Amino acid sequence: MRLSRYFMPILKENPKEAEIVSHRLMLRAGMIRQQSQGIYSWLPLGKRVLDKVNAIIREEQNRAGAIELSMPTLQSAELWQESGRYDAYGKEMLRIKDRQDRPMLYGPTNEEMVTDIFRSSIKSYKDLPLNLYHIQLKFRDEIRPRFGTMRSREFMMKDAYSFDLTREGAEHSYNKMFVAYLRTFDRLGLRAIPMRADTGPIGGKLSHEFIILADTGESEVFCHKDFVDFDIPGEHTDFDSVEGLQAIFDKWTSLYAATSEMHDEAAFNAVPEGDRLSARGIEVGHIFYFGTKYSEPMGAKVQGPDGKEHFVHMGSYGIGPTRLVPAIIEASHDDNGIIWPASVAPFDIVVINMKAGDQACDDTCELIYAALTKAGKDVLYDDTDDRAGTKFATADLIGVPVQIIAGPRAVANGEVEVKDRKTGARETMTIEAAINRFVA
Ligand code: P5A
Repeated sequence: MRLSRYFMPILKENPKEAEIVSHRLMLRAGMIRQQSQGIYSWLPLGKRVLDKVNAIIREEQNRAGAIELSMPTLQSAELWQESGRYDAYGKEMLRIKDRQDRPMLYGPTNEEMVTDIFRSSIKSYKDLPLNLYHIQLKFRDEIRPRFGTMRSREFMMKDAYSFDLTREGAEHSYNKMFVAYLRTFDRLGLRAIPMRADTGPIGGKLSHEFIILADTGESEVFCHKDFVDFDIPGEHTDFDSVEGLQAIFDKWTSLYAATSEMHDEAAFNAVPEGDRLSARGIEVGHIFYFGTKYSEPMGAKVQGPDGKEHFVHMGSYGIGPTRLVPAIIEASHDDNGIIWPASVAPFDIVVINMKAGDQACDDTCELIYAALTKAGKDVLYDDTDDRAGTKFATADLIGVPVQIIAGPRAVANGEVEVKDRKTGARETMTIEAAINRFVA
């Protein structure tokens, strides 16, 4: 991508409305734009990051056996009347009427709709277990939308829903998502700790929030400090092994970890003082097991091996991609801007032409840009005629992991500079060596 032809509206000044660093940096880097309170557009740079986050989420959902579909954002109120949540959900639900005066709503979550899909086609235990997910916009009319896309009214959610014949089966489905979440957040460069959590309007008794420790987090959390160094299950984890997944779940729930709603002061005080971590955190995921809470009132049942009808046991599993992006920034930035983990960086490499219009600089940059693009890298080429200082500031701000800098003096020697955004380390090398370093 040539910057001269891209749309990346950088702000020079710090936006006044932004209270936390991620919101400030997302606005300054031209990643998002507020359209109305708690409702955002994702501009091209932000969209690239969001897409990469979603690609990782999707890979790990698929690995764990979940199947992707797509459900609408607008739902009929009737479904929610069936489950009894239409009235219970309260003012967070945006209620709408269509032209026939039929009550509709902008979905805050999809338990009812997916239960309806399930009951319309699955009749036998032989078709279980089943886990269906989508990555879709949601709307919750939050009282206090704030911190940009961290807590917005319209936001994106990956929501998965599992169906099993028995409670034991449902627990295995829960463990699959538990492990998939550990892997997902790790691949996003984050350490998320599963904590016992309140189930709120989704319901059920068993639930874990996945929390990233951050001073700017909205939740108050308490946990054992060893969680910070626990090993993440590898990519060859066998998701069909009931015992294997149970062992991972048991390990990750063996030490104290709870959000403030579930906090048990006495149990926490039993943790040796030096091991206690009481901190603030960002909830990036939340998983639930709620048994037959929706299947019973909505009549979602299957015939079991005993020939009888059984209401299915369900769970639901949410991740907030539009919250994850600012959460990653909270965890990874410095005074100059964002430092993206390579897995979600909007571009892999930025090529900085320090003197656009200078034949040798232009030729060198074009050569590098073409070679790296051909090798499958996402390359941003800063071919604008901005001052070199402005270009460096922009490159640091948008946090691309590698900068290749071509200035007239180095280029005259057939060389460029390669800068690592995270460490700030710079290395001068030949143009060929710079290309070869990134062409696997
Ligand atoms: C689980 C999937 C649910 O809604 N139903 C379907 C269950 N869970 S949840 O905890 O309420 O939300 C899941 C995740 O969505 C993100 N999230 C938000 N992100 C940005 N702004 C918001 N206002 C917002 N509300 C929820 C969080 O990451 C949460 O863990």
